[in-house]
Amino acid sequence: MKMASSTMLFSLTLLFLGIIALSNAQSLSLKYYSKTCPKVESIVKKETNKIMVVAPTLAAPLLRMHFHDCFVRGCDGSMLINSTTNSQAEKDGFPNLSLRGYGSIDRVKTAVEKECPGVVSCADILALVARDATLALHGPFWPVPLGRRDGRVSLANETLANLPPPFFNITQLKASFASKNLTTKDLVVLSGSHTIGTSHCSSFSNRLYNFTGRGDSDPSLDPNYAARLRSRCPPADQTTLVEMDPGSFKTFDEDYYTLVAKRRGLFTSDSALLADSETREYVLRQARTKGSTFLEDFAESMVKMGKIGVLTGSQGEVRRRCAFVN
Ligand code: HEM
Ligand SMILES: *[C@@H]1O[C@H](CO)[C@@H](O)[C@H](O)[C@H]1NC(C)=O
Ligand SMILES: *[C@@H]1O[C@H](CO)[C@@H](O)[C@H](O)[C@H]1NC(C)=O
Ligand SMILES: *[C@@H]1O[C@H](CO)[C@@H](O)[C@H](O)[C@H]1NC(C)=O
Ligand SMILES: *[C@@H]1O[C@H](CO)[C@@H](O)[C@H](O)[C@H]1NC(C)=O
Ligand SMILES: *[C@@H]1O[C@H](CO)[C@@H](O)[C@H](O)[C@H]1NC(C)=O
Ligand SMILES: CC(=O)N[C@H]1CO[C@H](CO)[C@@H](O)[C@@H]1O
Repeated sequence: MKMASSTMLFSLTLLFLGIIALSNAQSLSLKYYSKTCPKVESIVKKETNKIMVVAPTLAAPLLRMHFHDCFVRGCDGSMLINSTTNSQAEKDGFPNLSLRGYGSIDRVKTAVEKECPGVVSCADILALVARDATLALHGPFWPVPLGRRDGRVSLANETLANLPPPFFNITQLKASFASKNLTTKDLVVLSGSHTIGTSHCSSFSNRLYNFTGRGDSDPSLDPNYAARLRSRCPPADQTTLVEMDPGSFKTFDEDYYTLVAKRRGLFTSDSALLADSETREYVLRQARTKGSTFLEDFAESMVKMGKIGVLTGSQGEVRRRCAFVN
């Protein structure tokens, strides 16, 4: 009996130590700045809301910026770093096309630095701004665990290899998300961000003109929609912007799935969600008028995305200016 209970105690101790080790490895916390910068969340929210009042179209690129940050070297603020004469940074990698809003991050960072200098990382600020910008468009709230540290490395040539391009098919998309430890469900849920914002014609015009080299358009795109898009996007147009969820591109809602279900998803990657049984089932379920779980699901997947490859503890640094390593 005595043997058995001491073995049990031993196993419990091991289990307990195991849990501590695991939670140390993943040490983001909702209370991370509760002593060092207790007002950080309210400052970020106030500054973000001020920006949203004058420039509501910045919400979409700011949300997208957090995604681009997390998929390249983890959520470490590396996508905010400027290129130098010797090194091309992520910002100047090809997928940055249309990314804007860097000035907003700087503005929020300046307000936070005034209250608690040198304490809050740019990676955390970006994660909070992405959340508050989404909220400003009536999207869901999600808790943002904090304590990310900023990376010191940013390489333009790492963007293409890590960010899925709009022409990816479902197999490639699933592999891209799996490589970041995100599931197929996360893929279909996070693609729902395309309910807001705009896209350059060049991101999808391959689907409109000469898709297979026979002067055709992509058969997975509704032909009427393709015709409408051709009237907006002349061949080789590099500058025109198209709303991704026409009529509702300023509201964060589940309309995206209705579009995709009608074969009106803008990118190959949007249409591809109909080509897999799990993602298809999700799209069709959200596209019904009642019982959408999209907003709750989105909040959950964003928390997961925000933890990809984070630097914690004494790794990296807390950058003073987001565009420059200290
Ligand atoms: C699933 C793979 C994804 C692909 C292939 C993809 C691709 C793209 C492309 C090509 C654009 C348009 C860029 C342009 O031409 O201006 C875009 C816009 C956008 N993406 Fe994605 N994206 C993906 C996932 C995500 C995720 C996970 C998020 C956020 C969590 C996101 C948020 C956005 C937003 C908000 C915009 C609009 C930006 C604006 O209005 O400037 N995307 N995406
Ligand atoms: C850093 O890069 C951004 C955008 O690429 C640019 O607007 C800004 O002027 C740069 N900052 C400095 C100080 O060079
Ligand atoms: C990316 O660029 C860096 C610095 O310019 C270089 O050291 C590295 O080998 C490049 N990586 C790839 C995959 O090309
Ligand atoms: C997706 O693209 C890859 C690479 O081009 C190709 O090997 C694969 O067969 C495609 N899968 C589907 C489902 O189309
Ligand atoms: C994914 O999980 C594996 C195993 O836990 C880990 O080694 C890897 O670093 C994770 N990848 C990312 C991008 O977080
Ligand atoms: C369409 O693609 C085919 C094959 O690549 C090419 O020969 C033809 O010139 C293209 N047509 C147009 C109008 O670009
Ligand atoms: C906004 C921004 O930084 N755009 C840059 C994207 O990358 C290209 C080079 O690929 C630069 O020329 C742009 O200035």
